[in-house]
Amino acid sequence: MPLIKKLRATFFNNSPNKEWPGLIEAYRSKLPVSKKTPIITLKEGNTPLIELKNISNQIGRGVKVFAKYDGLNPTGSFKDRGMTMAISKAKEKGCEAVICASTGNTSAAAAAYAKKGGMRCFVLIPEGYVAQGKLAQALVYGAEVLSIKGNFDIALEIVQKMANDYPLTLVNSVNPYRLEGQKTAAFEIIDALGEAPDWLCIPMGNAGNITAYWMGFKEYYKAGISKNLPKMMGFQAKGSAPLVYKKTIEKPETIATAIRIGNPVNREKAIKVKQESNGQFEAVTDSEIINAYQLLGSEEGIFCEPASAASVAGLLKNSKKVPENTKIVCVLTGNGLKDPDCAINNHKATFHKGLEPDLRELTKVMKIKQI
Ligand code: AN7
Repeated sequence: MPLIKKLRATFFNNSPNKEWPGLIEAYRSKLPVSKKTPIITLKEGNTPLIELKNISNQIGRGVKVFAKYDGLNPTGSFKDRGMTMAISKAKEKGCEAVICASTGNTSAAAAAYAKKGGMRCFVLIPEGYVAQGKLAQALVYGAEVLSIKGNFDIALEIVQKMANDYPLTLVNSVNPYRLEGQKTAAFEIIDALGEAPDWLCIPMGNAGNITAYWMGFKEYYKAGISKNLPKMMGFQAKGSAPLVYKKTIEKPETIATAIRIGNPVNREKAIKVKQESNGQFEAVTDSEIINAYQLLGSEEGIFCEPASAASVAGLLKNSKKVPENTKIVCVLTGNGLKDPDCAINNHKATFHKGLEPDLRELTKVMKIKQI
């Protein structure tokens, strides 16, 4: 090989800029796709695993905490992982329209992928309970938005019936391809750490994601790629915790609107995950969620949405129970930019308003002395 070609090949292989092909291409052999499947991708996946050094130090005893920051996916949440699969498979079978119920993130992801694939996308959302950024996304991506006077659980019941009787493909997490796509996050964690973590802390709504992660961890374990399996620690908001209290919640409430779900469709699967992994389900209060949300922002430089912070809130609640020298991954499922109202209404930062544009006035407020 001529030198220049050799150099270029070496550079390319080592280059951090070598393009990521999207998760279906990256994990093709482990996903139910064939040569005939049209791959509809926005290059989702390959999200960073970031060590949370300040939170690790706070817990101490050699515990290392990492965040799987899935809010850095193309539409800002983990839903893109499942949606690239669900929409590619829908396209393969010739589907022309998809539908979902959503607390916001599913609708954003469904809209982006469905429209890219040339399909109509209907979304049913609970009026008044979808964060601004998510609604903005669904509208801009071109979904047909149906806002109902009812909560997510009612919306999901309706879309399940519609998908039975109309030419619509349901892309909520009852669609098995969603979980197949989402399991790749577990692969990525093992690819990065070289092993599975000791604990996986994750927020739960419909409990699709915890089910998908467990599928991924088990698959790598069975293939001998990892030698251990994590304890699956699922967290719900106290006012919306059907899996913790083992009953349907008729009127779920929480500041974390993404997980304001009272009747999770993946209930049975989640219970199995807990049993198989020797895991735990627990509730965290809204104030514990906001605490973790602010801590992640102000000490770790990570802006996630409130539902995502439930994973860290849950870990902090259990920090004394964490065994020494363990590795823990907290899944940060969505980007903080999706819910600016929550950020503005709950920050603890210094924010002086209405100041005169005067250097002396400003430095006085800043309480900083001239050198
Ligand atoms: C940021 O978008 O259900 O336990 O309709 O948006 O798999 O349901 C969102 C769920 C966690 C819970 N974190 O995941 C929807 C929706 C964020 C979320 C969850 C959601 P699952």
